[in-house]
Amino acid sequence: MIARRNLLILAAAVLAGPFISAAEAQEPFRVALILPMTGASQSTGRQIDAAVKLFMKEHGDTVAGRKVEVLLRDDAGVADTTRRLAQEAVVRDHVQIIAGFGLTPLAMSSAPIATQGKVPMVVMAAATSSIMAASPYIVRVSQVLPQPAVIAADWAAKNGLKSVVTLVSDYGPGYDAEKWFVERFKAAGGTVPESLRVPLANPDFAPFLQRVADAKPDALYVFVPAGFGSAFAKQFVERGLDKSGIKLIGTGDMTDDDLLNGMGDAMLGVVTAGPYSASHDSAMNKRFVADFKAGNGGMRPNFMAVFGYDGMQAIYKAIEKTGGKGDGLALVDAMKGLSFESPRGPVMIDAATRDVVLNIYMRKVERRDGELYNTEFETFSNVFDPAKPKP
Ligand code: VNL
Repeated sequence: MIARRNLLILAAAVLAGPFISAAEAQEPFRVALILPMTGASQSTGRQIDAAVKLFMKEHGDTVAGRKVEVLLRDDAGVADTTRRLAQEAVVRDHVQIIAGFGLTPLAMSSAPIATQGKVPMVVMAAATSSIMAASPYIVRVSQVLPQPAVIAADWAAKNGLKSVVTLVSDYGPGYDAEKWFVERFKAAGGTVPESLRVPLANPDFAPFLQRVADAKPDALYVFVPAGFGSAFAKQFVERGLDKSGIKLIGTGDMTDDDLLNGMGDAMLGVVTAGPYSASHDSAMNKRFVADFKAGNGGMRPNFMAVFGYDGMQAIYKAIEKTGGKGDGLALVDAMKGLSFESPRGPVMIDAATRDVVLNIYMRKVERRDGELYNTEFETFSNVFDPAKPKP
């Protein structure tokens, strides 16, 4: 039935010639959006999915005459599932692009599928530097942890912090966040009495926070992924660390805009380095935040939403540049060197590395209009991944 209908459409397209657009005769351009919609990282899935939907509502679902169809798949944050879903998307659904990838292990498991299937893989969340080496088909629009880590280290050194304990989730982006902070901070004369790594799954921060209390550093520097900040903040307060005089700093992943209000006033004054704040002052961001909230029951967009939105910007521009043809390598090439405005500020995809170049902001948690925000107070423009050779 369906095949017959397609044949009829095709016949009609041939007969009508230029009067029926190519979009009607062609298969849609399919993008598999593979995200953790359930499980511990479901906020990342929810945020990215909502932003992709907002982008398509604003920009329509036809690009270069071809209809774009997004197939949302839930991997529940399990790497084997991500790989299976990526494989099905490429082999069975014949998608032209795989996108999403909420955590580093999920991106790593799927990279070989992109390479074998010659399908671009647009990473919208995962942020370990080394991911890019896993496939020449990867294009990243999210962030890379060494970027905020070195900027946080410079800020700490310049602002009189002499000793800092680091506490990171025990996996790829945590190691990047730790290594690049520690090296940079030590080079500036700081000391790091302890570097603590907390399991990613069901983290119990209590014993680690006890060691922080005992070490009495000037500050505690933290990386936990999006969606985990609340669990950390709760135990930080329960252990009395908010009243210990130990300053809390970190990467922006900790004071995630989706969770920040629920983390409470203990977060006031927390300083982080990150790529996006919902209070970023630009016309584009004001509209983005208002439309995102309006379409999602008041949910505030966090950095993941912006990464998802930017992923769609890159995908639409690449489809446009390649005339809707959908050849894998041509799409990757079309994304190399792209630059565009984002709700976070200007973004570029470096042509040499296929990785994102972005602004990193120093921010401080403040209360404004009855809500907690990461208020930006200093901007570092065009930040490349310091973990890669300079292009
Ligand atoms: C990762 C890095 C994930 C930063 C995050 O949130 C994050 C990752 C889910 O690479 O796994 O904020």
